[in-house]
Amino acid sequence: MPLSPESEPLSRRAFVRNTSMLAASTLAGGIAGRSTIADAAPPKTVPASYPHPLLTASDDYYDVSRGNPKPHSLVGEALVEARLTAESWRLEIVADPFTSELVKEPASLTKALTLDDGTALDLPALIELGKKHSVRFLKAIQCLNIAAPLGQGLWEGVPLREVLRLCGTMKNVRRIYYWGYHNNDPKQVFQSSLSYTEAMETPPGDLPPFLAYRLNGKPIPLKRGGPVRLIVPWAHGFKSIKWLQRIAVTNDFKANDTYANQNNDPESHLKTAAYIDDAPDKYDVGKPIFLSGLALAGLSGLKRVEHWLHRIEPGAKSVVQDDETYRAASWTPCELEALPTDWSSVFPAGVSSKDVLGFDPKTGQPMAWPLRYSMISWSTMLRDLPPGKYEFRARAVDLNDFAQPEPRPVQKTGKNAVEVHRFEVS
Ligand SMILES: Nc1nc2c(c(=O)[nH]1)N[C@H]1C(S)=C(S)[C@@H](COP(=O)(O)O)O[C@H]1N2
Ligand SMILES: [Mo]
Repeated sequence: MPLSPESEPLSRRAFVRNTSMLAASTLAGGIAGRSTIADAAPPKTVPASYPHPLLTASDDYYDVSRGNPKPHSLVGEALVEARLTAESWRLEIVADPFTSELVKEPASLTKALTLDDGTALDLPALIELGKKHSVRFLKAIQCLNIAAPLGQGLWEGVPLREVLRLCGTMKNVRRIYYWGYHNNDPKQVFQSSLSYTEAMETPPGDLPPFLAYRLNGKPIPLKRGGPVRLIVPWAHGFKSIKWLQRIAVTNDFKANDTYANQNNDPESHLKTAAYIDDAPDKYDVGKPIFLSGLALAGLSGLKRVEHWLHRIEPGAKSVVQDDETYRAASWTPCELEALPTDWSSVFPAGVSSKDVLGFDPKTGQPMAWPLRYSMISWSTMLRDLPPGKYEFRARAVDLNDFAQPEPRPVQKTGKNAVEVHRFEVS
């Protein structure tokens, strides 16, 4: 059963492709020359606007959805029957009867919310709960198995714990399992899970998992998992289940994630990483070369992005990561996208940055930059390169001074590599 669209060959950096060429061509002219290949200090010329807006338009995400038909292709009566319209959406919350030799007692809750007895949660009730308990925040969606971020949005909703509190007293609950709509076909199930602690408790300054019903100030489009999508701030995409319809509290202590069954680490966190935008592979000698990309601030934060420009001498053997040449490389800091001066022009009308998690509620300024689990652009300008062939590598350095992909090079905890762009100057 082909449940892994991301295992198919993918156009490289699908999400970032479209706009980078434009930025490169607008910026390449009109910049005064300097005389070194790669200065130790970051170049001072910052583009007027980066190729990636902080908020990705909801149709511009790279889509990763299972299902045949894909739930977001349903229309009319089929959509109502699937309970995927604002009016028909319902969420069931039940206790999983599971027991085993190790798990003697099943989970219980005093007030299940079910379709059968008409108590399932509807969208107006969820939005009402949001009037008291809403959270908003800026999150990059990144697939554990795809080598480019999919998009970034301002998500808004209600913490999972507030929704679970509607269910009375819980006993013997160790994990929360949850499912999206899957054409009522067990083979198409896409599911994920959190520990009870992750659902109920949030370290200071950290972000709770939540049931999102708005994206960039509007109802979540069907394509992005609306009407309601579970968003897990720290996790790769597979925890952020689209078309959320069912939650079961369980005493099973094992993760049931669909992704775990495909040899992925179900507890991985977003990684600090840098990505290079597509760029031309040929440049005219004498013209400055603008290169840019995205930097994601993962669990360990982002200190800087740095690049290494390597000139390929004729006949030299090619560089392999961690070989002698690589280890002797000298890395130069890139320019990071500056903190916006006016958040009201970034966020949708009606959303104040003071109400966004990670921002200071008094000043409306982010408490760190970039915000953890979000991404920003980086760039650099190379000047006066003599004719020849070059390799340009970029990597992220986290707040522990670990350079990508240290200390977790295991790919099944999140695809991660130091990307390279090859080009020729003539
Ligand atoms: N119901 C459901 N939710 C899902 C998926 C899915 O196939 N079905 N794919 C997941 C995976 S693996 C990823 S990477 C993200 C992708 O989110 P996007 O399509 O909004 O970019 O959605 C996640 N949520
Ligand atoms: Mo994914």
